Amino acid sequence: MNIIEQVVKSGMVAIVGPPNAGKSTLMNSFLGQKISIVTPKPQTTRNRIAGIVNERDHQIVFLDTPGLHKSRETLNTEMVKVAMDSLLEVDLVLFLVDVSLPLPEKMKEEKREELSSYFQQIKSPAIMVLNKIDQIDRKLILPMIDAYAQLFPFKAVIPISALSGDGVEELKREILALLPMGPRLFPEDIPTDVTERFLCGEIIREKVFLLTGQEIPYSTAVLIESFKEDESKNLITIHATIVVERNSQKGIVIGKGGEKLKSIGTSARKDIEQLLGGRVLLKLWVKVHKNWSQDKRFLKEIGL
Ligand SMILES: Nc1nc2c(ncn2[C@@H]2O[C@H](COP(=O)(O)OP(=O)(O)O)[C@@H](O)[C@H]2O)c(=O)[nH]1
Ligand SMILES: [Mg+2]
Repeated sequence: MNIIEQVVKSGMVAIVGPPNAGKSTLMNSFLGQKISIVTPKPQTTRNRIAGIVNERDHQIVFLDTPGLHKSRETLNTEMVKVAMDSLLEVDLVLFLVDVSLPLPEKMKEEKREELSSYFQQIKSPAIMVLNKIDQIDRKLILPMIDAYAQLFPFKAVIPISALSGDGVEELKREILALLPMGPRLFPEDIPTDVTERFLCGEIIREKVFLLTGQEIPYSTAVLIESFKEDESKNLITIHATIVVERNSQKGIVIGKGGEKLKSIGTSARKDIEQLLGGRVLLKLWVKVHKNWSQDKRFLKEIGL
């Protein structure tokens, strides 16, 4: 056994920024596998999820976080708190923005002040990451780097496309240059700090986000009621409840003749089978919990 702790480039890196900037897409891209759920809708990620990259000479623990935004709603303020708390315990911060949105000088005064207020909370070295450059004219990138560099003493401003992978390697090099040497913080063989059970709930929530419109996603939470593995049959049986806030929403999630719930279930089962590498029997229920998003005890149950 090696009694001397191996010293490598090692550290925690928080990925923060406004909703929908592509934070979860970037973390998945670094990992080369899907850990965090991704949808076109804001407020998809609700919890802090670690994605761990292990190589011979480094270990980077990325923390994917909920989007930073102003809100008075209990669920949203709890989510923002998760993101802000992540800023306190890391070696490096990646602040991600979507470049297809207005530049700082074109933003409304209020938006710009909000952005600055988040920068003020950053206590570690930070890199500004300009994401979604596949969406804009290349000529706009340089002036944009200048504009963001003036807002805060970032160590670097790096344009990328988390979706195509463009610039992600350069970003990783920059990250490694800024990380300290130290022992690995996690064992070498785990890609995340959350349980398979939690990830299954996230996959179900992703399908609800993708397959229902408008207000349903934000009013949905998923509870995994049971998770049983039968090794002799190579079958995992999962029972889960989709929790909504009102009766009318329950109807929408179930759909005509149960069609919607069925397609959510089928789509989720396929992804879960891929994640767990085995056959899965997934049973879903829909339950109404009036105003769960304002119920602090319930929010604790879903990890907030
Ligand atoms: N065109 C483009 N879309 C992206 C890129 N990165 C993320 N997206 C999309 O932006 C949406 C939000 O992404 P997500 O990772 O969930 O953002 P988050 O809320 O910051 O975690 C999804 O529809 C992604 O596919 C990118 O580099 N280019
Ligand atoms: Mg996300």
